[in-house]
Amino acid sequence: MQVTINQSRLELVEGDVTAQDTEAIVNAANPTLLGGGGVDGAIHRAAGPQLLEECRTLGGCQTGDAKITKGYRLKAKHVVHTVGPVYRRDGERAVELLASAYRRSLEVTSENNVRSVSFPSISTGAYGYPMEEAAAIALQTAINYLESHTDIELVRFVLFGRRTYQVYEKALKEILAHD
Ligand code: AR6
Repeated sequence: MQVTINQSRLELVEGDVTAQDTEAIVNAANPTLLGGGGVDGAIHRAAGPQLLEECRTLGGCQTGDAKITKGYRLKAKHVVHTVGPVYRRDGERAVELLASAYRRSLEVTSENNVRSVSFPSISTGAYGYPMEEAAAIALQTAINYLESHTDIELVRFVLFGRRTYQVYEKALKEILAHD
């Protein structure tokens, strides 16, 4: 599914974020930025050991913030590392922290003159954020950003598996219906 926001494209695809040919991909990292499981592990494996070397120089990343590195062996030239909330730990702050992770990732993307970026579904694996709620926040934050910034031409959500794709598709249709 795809929609146009201003002059930009917002896309939902089912697939693997590490394989995307957008200029940047986003990593669902942890505050150390030193790797982990899930998408983080897959990105480090695909990018090769130089990614970890560069991550070691960054001094970590706070929840809700984002930092950029090169993409090394990935097709993407850049990786934007963000840290989403841990659902049970962060309680009522989780909504704002998840929105912030997406917003800061888009800001860092813009600041580096990157025109296309792929996101995984942040916080919905190890960090336990319920998928339906996370999808609505992710999509609304991306739409708000594209409505007020014109420099990013493509934001792609790369959803791992059919169920995740369907949850995001339903959430996007609901947001569009209420506009
Ligand atoms: N491409 C796209 N999505 C994927 C991929 C992939 N290759 N692999 C998994 N997913 P998670 P989090 C989906 O746990 O919840 C790490 O250890 C997966 O199905 O990767 O933000 C970090 O170091 C799920 O829907 O990220 C942190 O410690 C979504 O990506 C912690 O996990 C996110 O799952 C971060 O947890």
